[in-house]
Amino acid sequence: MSAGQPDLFSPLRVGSLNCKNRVAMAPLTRSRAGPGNVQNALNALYYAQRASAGLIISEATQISPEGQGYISTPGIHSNEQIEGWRIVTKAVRVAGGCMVLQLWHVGRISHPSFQPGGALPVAPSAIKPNARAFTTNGFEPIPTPRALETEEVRNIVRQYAIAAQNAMAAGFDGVEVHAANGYLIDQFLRDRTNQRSDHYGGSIENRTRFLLEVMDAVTSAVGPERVGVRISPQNAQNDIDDSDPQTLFNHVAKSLAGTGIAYLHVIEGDTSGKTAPGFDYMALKRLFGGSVILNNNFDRTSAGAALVDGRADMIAFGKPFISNPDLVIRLFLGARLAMANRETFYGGGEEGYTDYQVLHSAEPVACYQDHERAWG
Ligand code: 8OZ
Repeated sequence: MSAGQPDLFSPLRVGSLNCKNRVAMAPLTRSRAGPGNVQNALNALYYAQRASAGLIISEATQISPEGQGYISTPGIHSNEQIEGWRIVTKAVRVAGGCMVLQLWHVGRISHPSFQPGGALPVAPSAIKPNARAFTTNGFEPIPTPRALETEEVRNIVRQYAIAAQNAMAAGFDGVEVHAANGYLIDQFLRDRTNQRSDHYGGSIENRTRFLLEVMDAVTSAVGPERVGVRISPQNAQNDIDDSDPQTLFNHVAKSLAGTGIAYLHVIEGDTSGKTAPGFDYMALKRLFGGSVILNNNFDRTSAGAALVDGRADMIAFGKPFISNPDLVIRLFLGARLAMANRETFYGGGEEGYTDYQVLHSAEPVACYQDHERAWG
């Protein structure tokens, strides 16, 4: 590698975020919030253990009671939730980390048992997802959602802005708008889930309107330099689909150019492991023109190559961060990575959450020399 090219371990400033390296911790749902969906000292320890990441993106966090679709996911709409997150951000800051909160509304991927008054989940259109919700009674079918009235859509836009302000009050360095993985914003973007006849449906411009209104409201509330957004053009998770994702997301990237936001975070391909047909991700980076974080199944070699190729400015790692709290130094040393236990991904306590070990053998020393040869 020639001098001057970025590698995973060089610093990066994205908007107002000072990242000490280009290894981001991807948002990871762990379902370990306490009563009232409030984070606590255990969550603080988990995130602080991972503070060597250049950027920590929090687990998806509901902006309102209606935005919840899973057990024990944290919120950012009550005072108690702000106070709970404050413990987390203080711990991460003490440990030297930089952290944004991911703002989430699940839309139709919910169940009446999570909704205030047992109401139906809301969505752009009344189209039932082919998906199940994990409730306190186990997996249950998701019912047909209720289509939002136009005035209600405006109110949800306001809820995003308030949630972003709450995140700043909780001590975060910024926020990431979750527009990926088949949740509410993605449901508005795609023509299979959005069949509205008002100005939020129909053309690509109309289907993108909700996302852009959310971005406008959030950037006005906290400053564009503190805001990122996550998209997943080819991910079929949560029964989402579109007739022309390339044209749709090219339009999204172009519309976000010039907004001054900190970064665009893109999940490449499909997270289920299925191979997705060709998609020009470089086109998104070109059209957006700002910093891009890429995610999905990268390792040290492919991550370094994506930076050198100019496809990405930063790489987000998900599962490796669950089982390797010291992932950054392991990548640097070329050390072995511990495998994550799927049984403890969601729910529970310390097990599979804060009890993964940091590296403590001399084994990586040889790898460090390899690293020097390969990367130095
Ligand atoms: C896994 C389980 C529950 C939610 C996402 C927020 O996919 C999620 C999620 C992932 O973005």
